[in-house]
Amino acid sequence: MRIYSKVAILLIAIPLFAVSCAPKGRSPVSKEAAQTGNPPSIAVFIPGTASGSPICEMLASGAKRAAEEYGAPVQVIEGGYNQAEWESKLTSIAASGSYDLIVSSNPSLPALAQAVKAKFPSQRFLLLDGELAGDLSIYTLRYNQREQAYMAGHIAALLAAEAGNGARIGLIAGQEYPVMLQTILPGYREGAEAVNPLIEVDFRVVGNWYDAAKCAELAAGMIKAGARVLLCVSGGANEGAVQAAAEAPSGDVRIIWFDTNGYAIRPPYIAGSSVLYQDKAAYNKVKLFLEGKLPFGTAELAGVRDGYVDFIEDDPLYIAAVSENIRKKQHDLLLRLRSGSLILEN
Ligand code: RBF
Repeated sequence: MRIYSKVAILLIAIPLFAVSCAPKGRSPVSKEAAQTGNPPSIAVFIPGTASGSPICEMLASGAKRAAEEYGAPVQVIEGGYNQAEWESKLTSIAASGSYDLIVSSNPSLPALAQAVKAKFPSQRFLLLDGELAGDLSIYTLRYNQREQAYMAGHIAALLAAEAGNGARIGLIAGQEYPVMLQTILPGYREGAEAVNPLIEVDFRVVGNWYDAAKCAELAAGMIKAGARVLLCVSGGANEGAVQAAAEAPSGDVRIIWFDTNGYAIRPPYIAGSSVLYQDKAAYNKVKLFLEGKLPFGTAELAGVRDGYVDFIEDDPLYIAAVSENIRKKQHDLLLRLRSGSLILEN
Protein backbone atom coordinates (compact mmCIF):
# COMPACT_ATOMS: atom_id res chain seq x y z
CA MET A 1 0.00 0.00 0.00
CA ARG A 2 2.76 2.42 0.98
CA ILE A 3 4.86 1.62 -2.08
CA TYR A 4 1.79 1.89 -4.26
CA SER A 5 0.94 5.38 -3.06
CA LYS A 6 4.55 6.52 -3.40
CA VAL A 7 4.60 5.37 -7.01
CA ALA A 8 1.34 7.15 -7.67
CA ILE A 9 2.65 10.39 -6.18
CA LEU A 10 5.79 10.11 -8.26
CA LEU A 11 3.88 9.52 -11.47
CA ILE A 12 1.84 12.64 -10.85
CA ALA A 13 4.76 14.70 -9.58
CA ILE A 14 7.31 13.97 -12.28
CA PRO A 15 5.59 15.59 -15.26
CA LEU A 16 4.53 18.64 -13.21
CA PHE A 17 7.96 19.17 -11.81
CA ALA A 18 9.73 18.53 -15.08
CA VAL A 19 7.64 21.17 -16.80
CA SER A 20 8.13 23.78 -14.11
CA CYS A 21 11.87 23.21 -13.79
CA ALA A 22 13.06 22.79 -17.36
CA PRO A 23 15.34 25.67 -18.38
CA LYS A 24 13.04 28.09 -20.12
CA GLY A 25 13.69 28.98 -23.74
CA ARG A 26 16.13 26.13 -24.29
CA SER A 27 15.66 22.51 -25.02
CA PRO A 28 16.98 20.18 -22.32
CA VAL A 29 20.67 19.50 -22.79
CA SER A 30 21.42 15.79 -22.82
CA LYS A 31 24.85 14.16 -22.77
CA GLU A 32 24.57 13.78 -26.53
CA ALA A 33 23.82 17.48 -26.82
CA ALA A 34 26.83 18.25 -24.67
CA GLN A 35 28.96 16.20 -27.03
CA THR A 36 27.67 18.28 -29.92
CA GLY A 37 29.07 21.42 -28.27
CA ASN A 38 26.15 22.77 -26.25
CA PRO A 39 27.11 23.57 -22.66
CA PRO A 40 25.73 21.14 -20.06
CA SER A 41 22.67 22.13 -18.09
CA ILE A 42 22.71 22.58 -14.32
CA ALA A 43 20.11 22.42 -11.56
CA VAL A 44 20.94 23.95 -8.18
CA PHE A 45 18.83 22.25 -5.52
CA ILE A 46 18.53 24.45 -2.42
CA PRO A 47 17.91 22.26 0.66
CA GLY A 48 15.76 24.88 2.39
CA THR A 49 15.20 28.39 1.10
CA ALA A 50 17.94 30.59 -0.32
CA SER A 51 16.95 33.71 1.59
CA GLY A 52 17.58 33.27 5.30
CA SER A 53 20.32 30.64 5.04
CA PRO A 54 23.58 32.21 3.91
CA ILE A 55 25.09 28.79 3.20
CA CYS A 56 22.27 28.21 0.67
CA GLU A 57 22.57 31.71 -0.81
CA MET A 58 26.29 31.14 -1.35
CA LEU A 59 25.61 27.83 -3.08
CA ALA A 60 23.22 29.44 -5.56
CA SER A 61 25.29 32.56 -6.26
CA GLY A 62 28.58 30.69 -6.85
CA ALA A 63 27.02 28.03 -9.08
CA LYS A 64 25.09 30.63 -11.10
CA ARG A 65 28.16 32.79 -11.63
CA ALA A 66 30.16 29.87 -13.06
CA ALA A 67 27.27 28.67 -15.26
CA GLU A 68 26.63 32.14 -16.62
CA GLU A 69 30.30 32.64 -17.45
CA TYR A 70 30.20 29.49 -19.54
CA GLY A 71 26.77 30.16 -21.05
CA ALA A 72 25.41 27.01 -19.38
CA PRO A 73 21.68 26.98 -18.59
CA VAL A 74 21.13 26.98 -14.83
CA GLN A 75 17.98 26.66 -12.78
CA VAL A 76 17.75 27.23 -9.01
CA ILE A 77 15.11 25.03 -7.37
CA GLU A 78 14.18 25.50 -3.71
CA GLY A 79 13.54 22.27 -1.82
CA GLY A 80 11.88 24.01 1.15
CA TYR A 81 12.28 23.11 4.83
CA ASN A 82 10.35 19.83 4.78
CA GLN A 83 13.27 17.42 4.58
CA ALA A 84 10.91 14.47 4.03
CA GLU A 85 10.15 15.90 0.57
CA TRP A 86 13.73 16.36 -0.62
CA GLU A 87 14.21 12.88 -2.05
CA SER A 88 11.05 13.00 -4.15
CA LYS A 89 11.90 16.51 -5.34
CA LEU A 90 15.39 15.43 -6.34
CA THR A 91 13.93 12.36 -8.02
CA SER A 92 11.65 14.59 -10.09
CA ILE A 93 14.59 16.75 -11.14
CA ALA A 94 16.57 13.68 -12.21
CA ALA A 95 13.48 12.16 -13.89
CA SER A 96 13.02 15.28 -16.01
CA GLY A 97 16.27 14.37 -17.79
CA SER A 98 16.86 18.09 -18.22
CA TYR A 99 19.99 18.47 -16.14
CA ASP A 100 23.47 17.07 -16.67
CA LEU A 101 24.41 18.03 -13.12
CA ILE A 102 22.54 18.58 -9.86
CA VAL A 103 24.41 20.88 -7.47
CA SER A 104 23.43 20.92 -3.81
CA SER A 105 24.77 21.06 -0.26
CA ASN A 106 24.50 19.74 3.28
CA PRO A 107 25.58 16.51 4.97
CA SER A 108 22.30 14.71 4.22
CA LEU A 109 22.62 15.10 0.44
CA PRO A 110 25.06 12.29 -0.44
CA ALA A 111 22.66 9.60 0.84
CA LEU A 112 19.73 11.24 -0.96
CA ALA A 113 21.75 11.46 -4.18
CA GLN A 114 22.56 7.77 -3.95
CA ALA A 115 18.87 6.93 -3.54
CA VAL A 116 18.01 9.03 -6.60
CA LYS A 117 20.86 7.51 -8.57
CA ALA A 118 19.51 4.03 -7.93
CA LYS A 119 16.52 5.05 -10.08
CA PHE A 120 18.34 7.35 -12.53
CA PRO A 121 21.90 6.01 -12.76
CA SER A 122 23.14 8.54 -15.31
CA GLN A 123 22.37 11.55 -13.10
CA ARG A 124 25.49 13.26 -11.79
CA PHE A 125 25.82 15.30 -8.57
CA LEU A 126 28.16 17.95 -7.17
CA LEU A 127 27.60 18.13 -3.42
CA LEU A 128 29.18 20.64 -1.05
CA ASP A 129 29.18 20.44 2.76
CA GLY A 130 28.85 16.66 2.52
CA GLU A 131 31.05 13.60 2.16
CA LEU A 132 30.96 10.50 -0.01
CA ALA A 133 33.86 8.86 -1.83
CA GLY A 134 33.85 6.13 -4.41
CA ASP A 135 30.65 6.82 -6.35
CA LEU A 136 31.69 7.75 -9.85
CA SER A 137 28.77 10.06 -10.51
CA ILE A 138 29.02 11.99 -7.24
CA TYR A 139 31.66 14.55 -6.25
CA THR A 140 31.72 15.94 -2.70
CA LEU A 141 33.59 18.70 -0.90
CA ARG A 142 33.31 19.31 2.82
CA TYR A 143 34.93 21.97 4.94
CA ASN A 144 37.25 21.62 7.90
CA GLN A 145 34.59 22.55 10.43
CA ARG A 146 36.76 21.60 13.35
CA GLU A 147 38.91 24.61 12.42
CA GLN A 148 35.86 26.79 11.79
CA ALA A 149 34.31 25.91 15.17
CA TYR A 150 37.63 26.07 17.03
CA MET A 151 38.13 29.70 15.96
CA ALA A 152 34.58 30.47 17.12
CA GLY A 153 35.10 28.79 20.51
CA HIS A 154 38.43 30.55 21.03
CA ILE A 155 37.01 34.05 20.65
CA ALA A 156 33.84 33.12 22.54
CA ALA A 157 35.89 32.15 25.60
CA LEU A 158 37.99 35.34 25.36
CA LEU A 159 34.89 37.52 25.14
CA ALA A 160 33.14 35.69 27.98
CA ALA A 161 36.14 36.19 30.26
CA GLU A 162 36.21 39.90 29.44
CA ALA A 163 32.46 40.18 30.14
CA GLY A 164 33.09 38.85 33.64
CA ASN A 165 31.70 35.35 33.21
CA GLY A 166 34.34 33.19 31.60
CA ALA A 167 32.76 30.05 32.99
CA ARG A 168 30.04 29.54 30.39
CA ILE A 169 29.38 29.99 26.68
CA GLY A 170 26.63 28.64 24.44
CA LEU A 171 25.97 27.07 21.07
CA ILE A 172 22.54 27.03 19.42
CA ALA A 173 22.09 24.52 16.57
CA GLY A 174 19.21 24.20 14.12
CA GLN A 175 19.22 20.41 14.38
CA GLU A 176 21.29 17.65 15.90
CA TYR A 177 23.17 15.94 13.06
CA PRO A 178 26.43 13.98 12.99
CA VAL A 179 28.66 16.87 11.84
CA MET A 180 27.23 19.07 14.58
CA LEU A 181 27.69 16.49 17.33
CA GLN A 182 31.00 15.03 16.17
CA THR A 183 32.78 18.08 14.75
CA ILE A 184 31.22 21.53 15.31
CA LEU A 185 30.29 21.18 19.00
CA PRO A 186 33.57 19.44 19.97
CA GLY A 187 35.62 21.90 17.88
CA TYR A 188 33.90 24.86 19.57
CA ARG A 189 34.54 23.35 22.99
CA GLU A 190 38.16 22.60 22.11
CA GLY A 191 38.80 26.20 20.97
CA ALA A 192 37.19 27.56 24.14
CA GLU A 193 39.16 25.18 26.37
CA ALA A 194 42.39 26.44 24.84
CA VAL A 195 41.52 29.72 26.60
CA ASN A 196 39.86 28.31 29.72
CA PRO A 197 40.17 24.54 30.35
CA LEU A 198 37.21 24.60 32.77
CA ILE A 199 34.72 26.37 30.53
CA GLU A 200 31.21 24.91 30.14
CA VAL A 201 29.36 24.86 26.84
CA ASP A 202 25.57 25.16 27.04
CA PHE A 203 24.29 23.38 23.89
CA ARG A 204 20.69 23.80 22.77
CA VAL A 205 18.75 22.84 19.63
CA VAL A 206 15.96 24.77 17.86
CA GLY A 207 14.60 21.73 16.00
CA ASN A 208 14.53 23.40 12.58
CA TRP A 209 16.34 26.10 10.58
CA TYR A 210 13.75 28.88 10.57
CA ASP A 211 12.02 29.37 13.94
CA ALA A 212 13.46 32.65 15.22
CA ALA A 213 10.98 32.86 18.13
CA LYS A 214 12.11 29.45 19.45
CA CYS A 215 15.74 30.46 19.00
CA ALA A 216 15.14 33.70 20.94
CA GLU A 217 13.55 31.71 23.75
CA LEU A 218 16.51 29.31 23.91
CA ALA A 219 19.00 32.19 23.82
CA ALA A 220 17.19 34.03 26.63
CA GLY A 221 17.34 30.86 28.75
CA MET A 222 21.05 30.45 28.12
CA ILE A 223 21.74 34.09 28.98
CA LYS A 224 19.74 33.69 32.18
CA ALA A 225 21.85 30.61 33.01
CA GLY A 226 25.02 32.71 32.74
CA ALA A 227 26.22 32.43 29.14
CA ARG A 228 27.63 35.72 27.87
CA VAL A 229 28.57 34.54 24.36
CA LEU A 230 26.50 32.40 21.98
CA LEU A 231 27.53 30.74 18.73
CA CYS A 232 24.57 30.56 16.35
CA VAL A 233 24.32 27.71 13.82
CA SER A 234 20.60 27.68 13.18
CA GLY A 235 20.17 29.32 9.76
CA GLY A 236 17.24 31.71 9.50
CA ALA A 237 16.41 31.15 13.19
CA ASN A 238 19.64 32.92 14.25
CA GLU A 239 17.99 36.32 14.23
CA GLY A 240 16.11 35.28 17.39
CA ALA A 241 19.40 34.91 19.28
CA VAL A 242 20.60 38.29 18.02
CA GLN A 243 17.40 39.85 19.34
CA ALA A 244 17.82 38.14 22.72
CA ALA A 245 21.43 39.39 22.97
CA ALA A 246 20.42 42.94 22.11
CA GLU A 247 17.64 42.84 24.72
CA ALA A 248 19.77 41.36 27.54
CA PRO A 249 19.65 43.85 30.44
CA SER A 250 23.38 43.48 31.15
CA GLY A 251 24.24 44.73 27.63
CA ASP A 252 27.34 42.53 27.50
CA VAL A 253 26.00 39.49 25.63
CA ARG A 254 27.67 38.82 22.30
CA ILE A 255 26.95 36.55 19.33
CA ILE A 256 29.43 34.62 17.20
CA TRP A 257 28.30 34.18 13.61
CA PHE A 258 29.00 31.05 11.57
CA ASP A 259 29.42 30.54 7.79
CA THR A 260 29.24 34.22 6.69
CA ASN A 261 30.35 37.66 7.83
CA GLY A 262 27.67 38.70 10.34
CA TYR A 263 29.11 41.91 11.86
CA ALA A 264 26.74 44.23 10.00
CA ILE A 265 23.64 42.35 11.14
CA ARG A 266 23.49 44.18 14.47
CA PRO A 267 26.56 46.11 15.60
CA PRO A 268 28.13 45.75 18.10
CA TYR A 269 26.44 42.50 19.18
CA ILE A 270 28.09 40.27 16.57
CA ALA A 271 31.64 39.91 17.85
CA GLY A 272 33.06 37.13 15.67
CA SER A 273 32.51 35.61 12.23
CA SER A 274 33.90 32.14 11.54
CA VAL A 275 33.23 31.70 7.86
CA LEU A 276 33.38 29.24 5.03
CA TYR A 277 33.53 30.29 1.41
CA GLN A 278 30.83 28.10 -0.09
CA ASP A 279 30.27 30.65 -2.91
CA LYS A 280 33.89 30.24 -3.96
CA ALA A 281 33.64 26.42 -3.69
CA ALA A 282 30.43 26.34 -5.76
CA TYR A 283 31.97 28.63 -8.38
CA ASN A 284 35.26 26.73 -8.65
CA LYS A 285 33.74 23.27 -8.71
CA VAL A 286 30.93 24.06 -11.18
CA LYS A 287 33.59 25.66 -13.39
CA LEU A 288 35.68 22.47 -13.17
CA PHE A 289 32.61 20.45 -14.17
CA LEU A 290 31.98 22.70 -17.16
CA GLU A 291 35.59 22.22 -18.19
CA GLY A 292 35.14 18.44 -17.91
CA LYS A 293 37.63 18.25 -15.03
CA LEU A 294 35.53 17.62 -11.91
CA PRO A 295 36.94 14.50 -10.22
CA PHE A 296 33.73 12.50 -9.72
CA GLY A 297 34.16 9.72 -7.18
CA THR A 298 36.34 11.78 -4.87
CA ALA A 299 35.57 13.44 -1.53
CA GLU A 300 37.63 16.56 -0.93
CA LEU A 301 38.24 18.39 2.34
CA ALA A 302 39.02 22.14 2.38
CA GLY A 303 40.13 24.22 5.34
CA VAL A 304 41.91 27.39 6.41
CA ARG A 305 45.10 26.75 4.46
CA ASP A 306 43.12 25.97 1.30
CA GLY A 307 41.34 29.34 1.53
CA TYR A 308 37.85 27.92 2.16
CA VAL A 309 37.55 28.47 5.93
CA ASP A 310 38.51 31.65 7.80
CA PHE A 311 37.77 34.11 10.59
CA ILE A 312 36.99 37.69 9.50
CA GLU A 313 39.26 40.03 11.42
CA ASP A 314 39.67 42.99 9.04
CA ASP A 315 36.08 44.23 9.14
CA PRO A 316 35.87 47.72 10.75
CA LEU A 317 32.78 46.57 12.65
CA TYR A 318 34.78 43.75 14.26
CA ILE A 319 37.57 46.16 15.12
CA ALA A 320 35.04 48.54 16.70
CA ALA A 321 33.17 45.79 18.59
CA VAL A 322 36.09 43.83 20.07
CA SER A 323 38.92 45.02 22.32
CA GLU A 324 42.46 45.17 20.98
CA ASN A 325 43.60 42.65 23.58
CA ILE A 326 41.14 40.01 22.37
CA ARG A 327 41.75 40.77 18.69
CA LYS A 328 45.46 40.25 19.23
CA LYS A 329 44.97 36.86 20.91
CA GLN A 330 42.56 35.77 18.19
CA HIS A 331 45.00 36.97 15.53
CA ASP A 332 47.77 34.85 17.05
CA LEU A 333 45.53 31.78 16.75
CA LEU A 334 44.70 32.61 13.13
CA LEU A 335 48.39 32.95 12.28
CA ARG A 336 49.03 29.50 13.75
CA LEU A 337 46.23 27.96 11.69
CA ARG A 338 47.19 29.79 8.49
CA SER A 339 50.86 28.87 8.80
CA GLY A 340 50.16 25.25 9.67
CA SER A 341 51.88 25.45 13.07
CA LEU A 342 48.50 24.44 14.54
CA ILE A 343 46.89 21.59 12.61
CA LEU A 344 43.36 20.52 13.48
CA GLU A 345 42.59 17.42 11.52
CA ASN A 346 39.01 16.76 10.51
N1 RBF B 1 22.29 25.20 7.82
C1 RBF B 1 21.69 26.37 7.55
O1 RBF B 1 22.27 27.44 7.76
N2 RBF B 1 20.42 26.40 7.03
C2 RBF B 1 19.73 25.27 6.75
O2 RBF B 1 18.59 25.34 6.29
C3 RBF B 1 20.35 24.01 7.05
N3 RBF B 1 19.70 22.84 6.81
C4 RBF B 1 20.32 21.65 7.12
C5 RBF B 1 19.64 20.45 6.93
C6 RBF B 1 20.23 19.23 7.25
C7 RBF B 1 19.48 17.94 7.03
C8 RBF B 1 21.54 19.22 7.77
C9 RBF B 1 22.20 17.91 8.12
C10 RBF B 1 22.23 20.41 7.98
C11 RBF B 1 21.62 21.63 7.67
N4 RBF B 1 22.27 22.83 7.88
C12 RBF B 1 21.66 24.03 7.58
C13 RBF B 1 23.62 22.87 8.50
C14 RBF B 1 24.71 23.05 7.48
O3 RBF B 1 24.83 21.85 6.75
C15 RBF B 1 26.04 23.40 8.16
O4 RBF B 1 26.41 22.34 9.03
C16 RBF B 1 25.96 24.66 8.96
O5 RBF B 1 25.52 25.71 8.14
C17 RBF B 1 27.33 25.02 9.54
O6 RBF B 1 28.27 25.24 8.55
